[in-house]
Amino acid sequence: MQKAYLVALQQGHQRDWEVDDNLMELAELAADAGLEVVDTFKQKRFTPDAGTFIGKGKALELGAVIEPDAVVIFDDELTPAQQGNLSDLMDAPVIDRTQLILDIFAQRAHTNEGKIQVELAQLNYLLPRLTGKGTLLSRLGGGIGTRGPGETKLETDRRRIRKRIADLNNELEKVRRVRAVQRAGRERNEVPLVALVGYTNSGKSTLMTALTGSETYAADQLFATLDPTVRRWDVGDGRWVYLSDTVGFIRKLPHTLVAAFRATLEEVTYADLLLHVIDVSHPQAREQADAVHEVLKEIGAVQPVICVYNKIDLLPHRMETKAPDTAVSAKTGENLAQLTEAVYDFFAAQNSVRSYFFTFHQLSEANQLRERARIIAEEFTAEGVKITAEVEPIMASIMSPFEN
Ligand SMILES: Nc1nc2c(ncn2[C@@H]2O[C@H](COP(=O)(O)OP(=O)(O)O)[C@@H](O)[C@H]2O)c(=O)[nH]1
Ligand SMILES: [Mg+2]
Repeated sequence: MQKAYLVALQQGHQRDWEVDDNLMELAELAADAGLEVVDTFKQKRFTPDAGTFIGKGKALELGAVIEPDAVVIFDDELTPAQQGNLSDLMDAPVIDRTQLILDIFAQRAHTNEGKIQVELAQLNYLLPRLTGKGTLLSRLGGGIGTRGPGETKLETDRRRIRKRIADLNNELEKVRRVRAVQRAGRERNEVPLVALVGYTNSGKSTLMTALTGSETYAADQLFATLDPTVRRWDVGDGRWVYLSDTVGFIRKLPHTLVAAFRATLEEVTYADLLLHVIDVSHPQAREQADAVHEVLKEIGAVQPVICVYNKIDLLPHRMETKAPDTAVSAKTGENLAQLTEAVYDFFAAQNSVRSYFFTFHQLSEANQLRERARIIAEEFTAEGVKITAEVEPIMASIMSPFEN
């Protein structure tokens, strides 16, 4: 695992807890990116140093203590010059919060629009950083600083990036138009899709592992090529759904990444049900939950939501909830069965009992129904077979021509 050091500057107007909270979030993001945080540093300064962000002396001091091959992550956005200078002083690759988050988004973006928005944000971040000097990390996983290219090559690179940005913007327009059409006529998912939403560190990934019993995901590698973010979840009685882990909300989200974040999150609009995971042990749990609701509304996520109050093992008291909302501990497993049942009930409640008639020429359709629905009654007549069955919404729509 690549090692990482975190660095924060406490400026004149910032409180201790504010800086600590942000650093804690940065550590969570680093872990999400598959990095191992070795240590954390803070410096108090009234304003950032124009050339090196933290003081030059402090940078040299840190450079002397960090392990080789480690990456240094700053909690604030650095100017290209600061990034280059720091990397030289510390003799290590230096990235900032924005770059770390971009890498996480790049991994989590699945829809066309999400991918385009993330690449746009990456290119816009990269463009002013294309200088002959200093460190340029195209990919965190690479983890190495390289000497920059020559000036002529840089001009070509810049032109190429600007062209790519223009192309992506055009593509974005097209994708949006297609999506608007798709959404209008959205069909139901064959297998129901349930999406976990919530803040980074609320416990989404832990919950996913606990619910789906998957062992591969525990050792998740953000840069793995396989998609570790969708798993099959058996909710009982032979019924199963897909559970997907979505990109987490971030308190200190750099404003340049807002569009990319929303586009990446937008895939929740394809889900049939949302599980909103809330860390009840967090002092700002309520504000966080409100912020999630707000953004979901803004991106047009109109699906039903079940609130999952997580980390109840950390509460000194019991927590009462109104069904289908559930209070759980992803860590101890408490009440996970109750949550699973709530999801089972949610989908079961959408089933309906219907009667169908199939002629003897339509027996393969009758068999399809027998395979994918709970049969209540069958009656043969001279013309064919009459079947009464409890069907899921998707089957109800497939079988509607045979209803009688
Ligand atoms: N005490 C406690 N810790 C939890 C619980 N669920 C998750 N965590 C911890 O919270 C941290 C963040 O969890 P994670 O699943 O990565 O959150 P995500 O960012 O939403 O995916 C990890 O250190 C987990 O071990 C829980 O129910 N109780
Ligand atoms: Mg996670």
